[in-house]
Amino acid sequence: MATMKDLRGDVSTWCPGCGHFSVMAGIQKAIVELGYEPHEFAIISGIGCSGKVSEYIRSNGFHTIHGRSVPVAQGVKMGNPDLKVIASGGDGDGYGIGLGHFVHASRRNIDMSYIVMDNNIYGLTKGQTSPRSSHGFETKSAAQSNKEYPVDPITTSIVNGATFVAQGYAGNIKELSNILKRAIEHRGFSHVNIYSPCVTFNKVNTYDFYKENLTTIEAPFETRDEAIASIREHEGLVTGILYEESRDDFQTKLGTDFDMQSLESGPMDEALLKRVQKKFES
Ligand SMILES: Cc1ncc(C[n+]2csc(CCOP(=O)(O)OP(=O)(O)O)c2C)c(N)n1
Ligand code: SF4
Repeated sequence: MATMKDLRGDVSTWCPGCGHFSVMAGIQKAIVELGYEPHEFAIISGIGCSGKVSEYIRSNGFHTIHGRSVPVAQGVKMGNPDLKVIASGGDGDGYGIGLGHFVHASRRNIDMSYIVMDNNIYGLTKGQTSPRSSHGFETKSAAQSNKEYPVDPITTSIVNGATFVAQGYAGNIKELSNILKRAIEHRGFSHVNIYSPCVTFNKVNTYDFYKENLTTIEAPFETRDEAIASIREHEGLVTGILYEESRDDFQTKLGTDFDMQSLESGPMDEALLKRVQKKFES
């Protein structure tokens, strides 16, 4: 059985104290505790400090382009349904340029996990305003303060049909790895947004800020509406599993778990196409 050491990849260039270290440790701990070997899962990442996670965890992986971790991960899952597939990246990566893919994966309910390291800023490019920066936030790219309002990631995935939605905090690895274990084992699209402080460029959303302001949700809400109401009531500052539902995932709906396997012997022929079409219509 794999150990934390077996999952260690390249040496990191992250700043000391960066929240991304804890997110990575949370993912590794979840994988070890679930008993997976490095070859049994794949990590697909985008571009950003967060995007380096696919190099820092030893497994199948792909360091793709900005905002494209989710579509590439969906392709990996369709090509090899036996793999546990995790897409991971930053808030700029996933909720800026990648936002459309995130919404479509949520409504598609494809069987994969999407883990976002949310530091409310662009870290790699040295501290510009991100789609998650709060209204009034001051950065070098918005010196007179941010005039826009932030994207709300967890209500977005809930409202668009994701079947597992949670939020974690890099300062609480125990809670985080428990959430991640549940997310990885969930059949369908699981989305975990994680508050992961950028200690170098974000002097507002700090560990102290989260320690003072986060509320723990002990059990998932019964309905999407209840989950959204609670998230709004706490202005998004919640951790825990917010919503979970069992619904056929994309592959099951399409009936392709078996059929995709047969692609190994070549591209879809007409007979296979017809079989897939028939299952989809039934
Ligand atoms: C298409 C494209 N646009 C912009 C960039 C520049 N860029 C690289 S990383 C990044 C933002 C990273 O921020 P985030 O995803 O929040 O990750 P972090 O570095 O904060 O972990 C940007 C804008 C790029 N590489 N490609
Ligand atoms: S710049 Fe920020 S996000 Fe990037 S490694 Fe440093 S602390 Fe982490």
